[in-house]
Amino acid sequence: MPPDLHRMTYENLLFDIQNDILTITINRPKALNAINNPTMKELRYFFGTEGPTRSDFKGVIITGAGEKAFVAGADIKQFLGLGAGEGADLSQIGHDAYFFIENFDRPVIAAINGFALGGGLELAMACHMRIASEKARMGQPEVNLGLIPGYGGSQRLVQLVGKGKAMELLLTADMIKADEALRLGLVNHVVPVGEEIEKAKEILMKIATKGPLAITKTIKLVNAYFDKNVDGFALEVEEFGHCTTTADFREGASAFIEKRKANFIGK
Ligand code: DAK
Repeated sequence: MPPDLHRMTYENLLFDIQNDILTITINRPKALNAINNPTMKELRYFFGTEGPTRSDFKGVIITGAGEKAFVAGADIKQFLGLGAGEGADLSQIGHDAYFFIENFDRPVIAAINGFALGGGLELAMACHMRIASEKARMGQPEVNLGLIPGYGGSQRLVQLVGKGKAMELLLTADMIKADEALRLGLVNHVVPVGEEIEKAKEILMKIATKGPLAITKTIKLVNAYFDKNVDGFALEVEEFGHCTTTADFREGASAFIEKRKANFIGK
């Protein structure tokens, strides 16, 4: 284990592993789990440094503590009085953290248990999928504060719901309900209150039965579609070629022919 793994003491994130699924809870319920700078640094450290080295989980759920909020935004109180350079620096930390989530090698699902606003919706959008409870409320209210999204929201919202609707949500700061978010494709499923983690686990446990290398490559390829510097088609050819040389592919194909369950080893 690299020595620096023990440097981060997590003050604002709770971790729980069950059935190979890691649940990370943003734990600032008194502030509706608003993300302050220490919380953002913890997310960045986990997804950028610690998480990639750990093999004790096959998928991740991110949720919020308490019954009211997933994450009600960046912590507004801490941002008053920032100088121009400081604002950009803090924005970059958030961009890095969310980039690491979006490009994590295993699936990450947001279980949206309440308000997901501003930096909170941006966090959910950086995840690979989103499950919302019926009482979830989502929006990008930055313009109410004379701000714009600081953690990738202006880009990922367009990717998920298209230009016209993204423009409307960003410009009006409207908060939408879960059923509207489902209709727009902003969330994958809406479930009764309290069932969002179970639904996320059900999806992750299904994915955990598949070939892990193929899962990692699929995440990379879907993300490549949105990367202007990458030819996603060429990358698919390359990654497909690699897949056919793996033990996992030999195992998956053999298991099909022999009519048995595949036992993948991730190699
Ligand atoms: N930050 C800090 N505290 C927050 C908060 C937030 N985003 N959201 C809620 N809280 C706190 C409230 O201040 C209150 O604390 P106390 O007054 O009890 O000390 C507590 O959480 C409970 O909230 P409410 O009393 O307001 O609860 P309600 O049920 O009445 O209302 C609400 C729930 C979610 C509708 C309301 O709390 C609300 O409108 N919250 C703010 C939503 C929002 O505007 N979020 C921020 C969007 S902008 C950056 C700088 C800024 C940003 C990003 C980057 N850089 C410099 C890099 C900003 C991004 C955003 O997220």
